[in-house]
Amino acid sequence: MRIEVAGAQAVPDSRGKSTVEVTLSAGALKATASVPSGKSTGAHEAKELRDVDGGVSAALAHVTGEIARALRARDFSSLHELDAFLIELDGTPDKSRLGANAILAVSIAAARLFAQEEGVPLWRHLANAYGTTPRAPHLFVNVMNGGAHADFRLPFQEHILVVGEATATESIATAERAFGALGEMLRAELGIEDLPMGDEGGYSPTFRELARPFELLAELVDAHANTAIAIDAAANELRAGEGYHLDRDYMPTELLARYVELVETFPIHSIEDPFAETDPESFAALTEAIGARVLVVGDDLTVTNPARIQSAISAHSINAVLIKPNQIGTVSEAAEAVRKTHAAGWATICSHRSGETDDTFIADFAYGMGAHGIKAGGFGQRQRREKYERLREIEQELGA
Ligand code: 2PG
Ligand code: MG
Repeated sequence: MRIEVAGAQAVPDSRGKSTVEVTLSAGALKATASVPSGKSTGAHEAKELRDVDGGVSAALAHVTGEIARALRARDFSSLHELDAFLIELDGTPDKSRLGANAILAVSIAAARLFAQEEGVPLWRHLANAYGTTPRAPHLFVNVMNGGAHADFRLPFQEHILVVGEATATESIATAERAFGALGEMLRAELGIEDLPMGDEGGYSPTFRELARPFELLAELVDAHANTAIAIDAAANELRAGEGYHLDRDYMPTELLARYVELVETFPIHSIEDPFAETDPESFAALTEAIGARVLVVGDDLTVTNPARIQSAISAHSINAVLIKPNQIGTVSEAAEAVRKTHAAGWATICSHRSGETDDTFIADFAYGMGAHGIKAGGFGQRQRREKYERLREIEQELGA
């Protein structure tokens, strides 16, 4: 396939920050993609190229300049081949020269072109291309936002309702009901009509007690079958000296004991980034303590990087991996991260970023990769609902 860059522009993400949108064409085929952007980021993520004022004009110039010229010079027979070419063209280990935002937008748009060429939906093309078995992911719905996504009104960044019905469509229906019910519970408890919301479309209340959100979630779990609790502590953001600051200061061993207590008290399915990326020993100690019952998920620790995932596998520091394509910068490398994780017998959860666009790629990716879960935020924001809507569409395509 001969791929042309048909256009590149800046579009606002859900926080109003500029991000990259690219349109590619190949003969009569045309496809557009835009990329998300994180706030609680890992030090080892691939690098977005940002102008000094936070804009993306340099990244866009790379797409319409150097990348467009390089693509024009040859044919590509697969996304894998194209991604390898982009990695080599960039030439840095973290995609900082051309920008991971520029490269990933091209990679995702190209994935859509290859799917169109094959005449199948995107999720099906991804499964065919990378040899995975599609399946409905559990929904990890961030119902109460805290941490860096909500001015630390709650110390933990994400209080998540996990929903695992037989189909994604049924899971969405259950999750929507539970989200509405939680809104009513919070309005009654806080005595306010307009609940504050966080970056990811979840409610963002303030509680004095660290355990209070868990009590509310446990009520939701009682009232809704096939649900459980998850959190993303995003503990990079909680690091304070040798320890962590939540409702009070904790040394790593104290925080570990607190997690164990929470797991013993509440129906907790998974804990993401319980410790900072600089504290892998604490991850391993927690996995040793609760890993038989609970998923201990690496995000900032592993940053969708196959080499860092391999280190985590060798060190037994976690037992599940969050997958974010923009942490590594191409679709093929994200698929390789999934393959490596699944080969270790571990679960993957494919994830949006806190700054999202209307692009629903992550829904196709999660479904196509056969991921255990998808993390796509709360129902209070359009960019999050669109991911769930795409999952519904996928199941219609599946039936068709
Ligand atoms: C996370 C993400 C997405 P951000 O920490 O898992 O929920 O947040 O995109 O800000 O890194
Ligand atoms: Mg995270």
